[in-house]
Amino acid sequence: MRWFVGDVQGCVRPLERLLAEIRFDPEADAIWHVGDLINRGPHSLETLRLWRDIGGRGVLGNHEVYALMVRAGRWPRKSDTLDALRDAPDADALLDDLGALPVLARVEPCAARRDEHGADVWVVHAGLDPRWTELPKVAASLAAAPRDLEFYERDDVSCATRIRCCTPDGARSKFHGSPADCPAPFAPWDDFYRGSLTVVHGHWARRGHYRSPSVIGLDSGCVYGGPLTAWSPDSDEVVQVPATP
Ligand SMILES: [Mn+2]
Repeated sequence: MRWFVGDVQGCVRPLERLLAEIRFDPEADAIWHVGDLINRGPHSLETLRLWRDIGGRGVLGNHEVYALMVRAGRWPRKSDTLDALRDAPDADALLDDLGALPVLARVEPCAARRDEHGADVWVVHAGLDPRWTELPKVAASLAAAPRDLEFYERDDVSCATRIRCCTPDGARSKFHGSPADCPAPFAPWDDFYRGSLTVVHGHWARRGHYRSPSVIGLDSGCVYGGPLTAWSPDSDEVVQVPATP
């Protein structure tokens, strides 16, 4: 079974409870994070080690980009909770793994379920530029690019990891409040999504978990005290655990 987990942000205890709640089995299940596995929360290092140990996959979030750019000295360090990760003996291996994460990924059903007509889904951290009408081409272009530091500053990478509200021609607003308050002429990016496959994303804590016919948002603000949310496209279950037990 496939599972997608909303923004963990270093909240390893809720993640442990969530894995128990969904009875995650690394042998049979595939698990994807929707980006922002680290930072803001207290346990980024433990979260990354746990994720590695269960064979988790995921997409690049803006907090992963931040960690990579600060490590490289390319961006100034801001207030963060990454001390233990930066000082860890396995920091380079863990951060290199983050740096290799896809930006936009199409996730097929697990092999055992392929004959059960499970549908492919797209996963991206923040969202999609309305001009990206051919997602396979966009994903292929992103996947083929060399992962030098310039990659993480590309406009398409910035969009995929940061977009919330935009115009039909892809101009982005910095607005991060509730989608109903999105200032004109901007609208939530998913208003413009016309694709046939479901898109799973995170990044918008103020929006919380939501779903529309073709888009599902999983950032329910665990690091701010909200629940941690997971969804399986195979069973169509949504599972939430509270930030504190
Ligand atoms: Mn984010």
